Amino acid sequence: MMDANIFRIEGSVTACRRHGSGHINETYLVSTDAQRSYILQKINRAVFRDVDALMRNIALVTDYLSGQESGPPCVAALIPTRAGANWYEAEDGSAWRMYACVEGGVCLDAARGPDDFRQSGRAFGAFQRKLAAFDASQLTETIPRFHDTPERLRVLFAAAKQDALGRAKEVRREIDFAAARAQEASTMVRMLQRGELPLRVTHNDTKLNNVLLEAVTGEPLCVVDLDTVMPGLAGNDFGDSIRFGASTAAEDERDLERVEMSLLLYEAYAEGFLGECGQSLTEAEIETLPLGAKLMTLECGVRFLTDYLSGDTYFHTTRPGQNLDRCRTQLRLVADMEKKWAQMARLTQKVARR
Ligand code: GN1
Ligand code: MG
Repeated sequence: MMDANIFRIEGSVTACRRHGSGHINETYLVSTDAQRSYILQKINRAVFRDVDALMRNIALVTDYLSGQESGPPCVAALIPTRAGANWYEAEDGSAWRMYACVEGGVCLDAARGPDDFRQSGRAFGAFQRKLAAFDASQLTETIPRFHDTPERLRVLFAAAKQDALGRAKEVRREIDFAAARAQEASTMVRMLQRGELPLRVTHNDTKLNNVLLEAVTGEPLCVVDLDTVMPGLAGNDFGDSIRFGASTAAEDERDLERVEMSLLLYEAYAEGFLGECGQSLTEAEIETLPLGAKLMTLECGVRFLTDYLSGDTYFHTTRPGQNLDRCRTQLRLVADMEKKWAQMARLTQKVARR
């Protein structure tokens, strides 16, 4: 473990324990005898190759949002090292950064009901709106082609062909499911290329547990995990939230009978999100929100499956087969969305017209 004192913390460390449920970085909660708490993270350098660029992006966005006075959500303040840098490279080459802990915030892995999810929609909607005038050319693409869904499919097919661990035969059904949707998977990317959808500055990882809600009131407090803030599509930010938060089961649930995309939760999120940024979205963007949900879910399923085929090197796992289970919940959600397609479209329009 690294010494948290490298960073400009108040007091001496009294405790440091693993925190949160992120799949990429290692997160710790640090407490001190000055009654302060901090979030210390070991940045996954296999995923984020250019830590300087990553941290520059985060500092730019954090400064920009902190300079705006127009209400929540906030972003967590970066704590510099005592030498004045915004990250620290330890002797073993690992990369570390620190944030001030946002007091009174709760981080949920599942919504307790539609209200929580509506509030998270407000948080990401406001985040989107507040960044509307931010100059995207300042940002480095931390992970190129991050939400290029057809490219993610090509990578899956290549991994299946290579079949490094001999797992492809177990997952023919899943690969066929994805392949059957290859055409549709490129819809949003093609619309962007044709200029039918605008490129915006988006969060790109809008899971429910990447927002903090005020513990007592449930109001949106803070948007976290700015690692993938990059130019992107509003529909993908909307969609990634639905993928994770509108599911009736955990992302790695093994009993697929429990996995559904809840229309009640979908509507609640749409209300929160569009209530904040609906006015600034184009007709075409609003129309593609259900598709964003479907394609982000398909893409994530494809990414989990690719990782399963390649030996579970990208997403952190705590048990064998977890990435395959995660893939299966995502594909199950896609199939459920297909059944509920007309209703998703209708609800989106209904909420947008309010
Ligand atoms: C990862 O870091 P975390 O757990 O918030 C991943 C997202 C996936 C998500 C799936 C940088 O998010 O893209 O949608 O897992 N982040 C990165 O739960 O790949
Ligand atoms: Mg996260």
